[in-house]
Amino acid sequence: MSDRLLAVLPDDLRPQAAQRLAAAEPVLRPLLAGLYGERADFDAWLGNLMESLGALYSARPPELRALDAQRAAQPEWFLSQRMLGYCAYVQNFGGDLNGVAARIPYLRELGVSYLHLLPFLRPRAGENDGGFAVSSFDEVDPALGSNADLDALTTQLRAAGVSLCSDFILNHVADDHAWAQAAKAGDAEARAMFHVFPDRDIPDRHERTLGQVFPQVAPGNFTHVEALGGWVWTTFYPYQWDLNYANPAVFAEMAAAMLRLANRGIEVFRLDSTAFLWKREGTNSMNQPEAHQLLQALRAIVDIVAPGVLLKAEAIVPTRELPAYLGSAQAPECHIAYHSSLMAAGWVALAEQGTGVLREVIRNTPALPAAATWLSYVRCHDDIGWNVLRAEASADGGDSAARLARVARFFGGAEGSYAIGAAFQSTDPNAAHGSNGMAASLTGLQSASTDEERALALRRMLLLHGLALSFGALPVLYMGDELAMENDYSYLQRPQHAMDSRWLQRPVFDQQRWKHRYDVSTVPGMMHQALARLVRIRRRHDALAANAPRTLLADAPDGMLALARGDRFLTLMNFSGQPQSYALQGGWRDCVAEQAVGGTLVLEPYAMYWLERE
Ligand code: OTU
Repeated sequence: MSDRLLAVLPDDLRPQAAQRLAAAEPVLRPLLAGLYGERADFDAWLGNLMESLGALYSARPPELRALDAQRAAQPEWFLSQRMLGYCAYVQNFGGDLNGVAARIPYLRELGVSYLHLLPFLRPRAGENDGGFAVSSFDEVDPALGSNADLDALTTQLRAAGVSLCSDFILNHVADDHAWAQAAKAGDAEARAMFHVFPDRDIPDRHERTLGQVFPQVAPGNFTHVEALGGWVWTTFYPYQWDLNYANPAVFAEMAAAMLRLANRGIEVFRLDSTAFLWKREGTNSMNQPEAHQLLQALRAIVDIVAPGVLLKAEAIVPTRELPAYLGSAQAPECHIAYHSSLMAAGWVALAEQGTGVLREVIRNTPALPAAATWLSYVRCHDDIGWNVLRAEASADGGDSAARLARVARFFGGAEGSYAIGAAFQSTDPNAAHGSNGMAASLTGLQSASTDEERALALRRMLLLHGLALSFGALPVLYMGDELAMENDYSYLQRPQHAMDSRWLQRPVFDQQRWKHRYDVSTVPGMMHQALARLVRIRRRHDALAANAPRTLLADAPDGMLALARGDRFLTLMNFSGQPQSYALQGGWRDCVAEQAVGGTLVLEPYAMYWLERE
């Protein structure tokens, strides 16, 4: 099968391609045979796939091939403590792609080396889930720029040492994508790209064991479409049609679409909703073995055609299901995976003023294969999903649902809470689904009316960011958090967004706050400067690299988290509103205050220390 790939390459690329094929083909072929080998036309299909990969290989621009070579020589490049991510919506951060390019100096000043721009490809007309309903993978959203603008942006970012990460929404397409249009017009091949059922029989059987992502605004997992004369699988909104990966044509088309984007200079793909790629009756159709085989096959393809590219799994699933998305040494899968349990557990620790759940998550976080890491974060464009913590929240023998519901109520602004947020998609006011809100609002900055309250809220903001920065992961900041931006209520005035409170955390970049970023007499200035300082300190300590060892120290009181990184670096974090003490062994240096410390250290409410051994 490799012949078909090599045949379409120019002579000078063949030896390198043959080498990569020798490494990846023994992995790729059995994976694809396992998924599609039963089909009579499997060999012919595989040959065509290889030929299409060959064409994409030939089309890869020389500067990106150079990047591939550089990264192949240094496969752990993204594990460095000098890596820092930033995530933003194009329209909110820069207006359009050119506006984002204009903000590159700001990103560099902050130490950002990785920029995740939320969906910027042509979305569905009308409501489109913030761009997560894509109608063309080959066109930039005209409201945000042109394909030429994207090419210019990737070139500028690369020159500045910033890798561009793009969403690759591979679980579904919009109901006005060409395949969906053709299916509606009666094209049988296009219809086979989706899961379509003539009646409710099979959908009802699946529904018995399926969960619901948006139970309030998009209940159920199937949508009736008149033009299809039946029901189509729609895990998310009714206009997001799940692709049928049991059909090899879907896999081949999507792999090619991803590589075409890679050839435009996108260096990292955030593989959206990876948990849902394969359906199986009698299960919740999440995390199925075939979903992992599909991802491993995509990885093998990337390793052949564009080995400088990274794959990032977005799978919002319980902690025990997460490591599989990074694969193993024998079968690598994604390079990076969101650690949503760690993120959510940091928030639980604040709400409970105790680190029980957080410690349990850390204990459940295994060591990873080489050249793979977690993505750590405080907030993102989605809700904080509490259900991923079910196991950890009942590790003490208690009722996890009640416990997480209490946390959700806390961030919804229950009596006595400093948080101002909103519960997301809960059909039952006593259950926990998710919580929305900007970090500053959830940590108490929005409700603070005194300097003291503001100082405590800022400490909470820094505490959660300190955890993300020191855990041993690729940390990604969420646009606006570095300036302590608060909830944005304008979505309530937009009918197409009003029912989805995730828009609370999708504000437009605040130019005024940005202007004050150096002024430590202002809240944005205090946040920005304190965060920038942590980022600078982190860069100096290779003990904070993603793959440097991490040990959870058991001798800290429950209100605190003590994490050793190697034997020379220690982070102490007080998640409670009470002072906590911790007895240090030996002499340490406080990296933030730049002074020696030793003996018993008292941590003020929500205080954090980053210590290096003297
Ligand atoms: C992803 O998220 C995206 O991040 C969301 O913004 C999209 O709406 C969604 O996919 C559809 O494209 O389950 O594992 O609970 O965490 O929707 C993926 C809300 C997901 C998100 C959930 C989600």
